[in-house]
Amino acid sequence: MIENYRTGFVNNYFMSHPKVIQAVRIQFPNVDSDNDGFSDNLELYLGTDPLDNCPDNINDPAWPPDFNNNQVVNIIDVLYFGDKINKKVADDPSLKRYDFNMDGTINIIDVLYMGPYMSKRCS
Ligand SMILES: [Ca+2]
Ligand SMILES: [Ca+2]
Ligand SMILES: [Ca+2]
Ligand SMILES: [Ca+2]
Repeated sequence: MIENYRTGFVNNYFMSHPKVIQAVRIQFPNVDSDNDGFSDNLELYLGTDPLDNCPDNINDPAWPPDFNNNQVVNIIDVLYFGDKINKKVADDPSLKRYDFNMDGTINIIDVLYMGPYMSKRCS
């Protein structure tokens, strides 16, 4: 009984504490909680939901390569890079969303991250 209580306490309270989640992320930078192919760390940087692998609607950024949140990655999403190439996150923080390699600049390297997901659909 006490054991159950303690386990529940640890799981529900302790593990849900933002500071603990942050510590776990720093400890395990490559953990991908929602299995969408992008680590929690990277999703926090991009601004997508690290605990959701697929957008529920067009206003729910959850899957990094799906920029228009329509649950499919295709040329339409790649076109989002069009006017952002060679721009810097330092000049416009909203560009973080496109900086897959987290180097502060949007360029072809970031576009290449889209490759494995082209024509893929999430659910
Ligand atoms: Ca993820
Ligand atoms: Ca996600
Ligand atoms: Ca899309
Ligand atoms: Ca980049």
